[in-house]
Amino acid sequence: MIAGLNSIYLLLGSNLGDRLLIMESARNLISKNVGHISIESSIYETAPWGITDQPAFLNQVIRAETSLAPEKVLRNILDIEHELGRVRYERWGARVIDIDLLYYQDLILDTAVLTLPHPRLQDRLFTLIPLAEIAPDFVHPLLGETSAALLAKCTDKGLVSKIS
Ligand code: PH2
Ligand code: MG
Ligand code: MG
Repeated sequence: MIAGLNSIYLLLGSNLGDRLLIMESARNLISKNVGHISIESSIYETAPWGITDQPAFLNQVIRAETSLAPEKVLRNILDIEHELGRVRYERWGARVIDIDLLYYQDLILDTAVLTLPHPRLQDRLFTLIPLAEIAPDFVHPLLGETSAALLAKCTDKGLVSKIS
């Protein structure tokens, strides 16, 4: 932590509409309302996980430096999803934008609204591949393994290809 700022890792996902433009808008709003973006992974096109009968996603992981508390980060990312037109239809279904908080520093938290680290990040290549690109040595505070190690042992077979 530098001067009251905490590092967070966010996963962006979009599989409806102009996906690239929406992700760019999301990054702009995150910079404005959550914190400065210090690192961005490449953007990947990824096969839908969970409900497979839906369009392919774009996914990206970014790191931002925030002065906000975890619950306020969550509130602001939900507001950004709403502002960009997200409507919640079904769990794991298609969406204009999804912003998930993966890590808040090495904080471990389990409340009614927020679980940290994100409870499924280690199960999904669409998260681990961009995460390991920008933070290969970051150690998962519960599993005690780096992103690179979690990626190496992940059994997910979903297709993930770098597009930019
Ligand atoms: N998000 C989900 C469900 N399935 N699949 C891919 N490829 N990428 C996602 O971001 C994603 C998903 C629920 O949030
Ligand atoms: Mg999600
Ligand atoms: Mg989400």
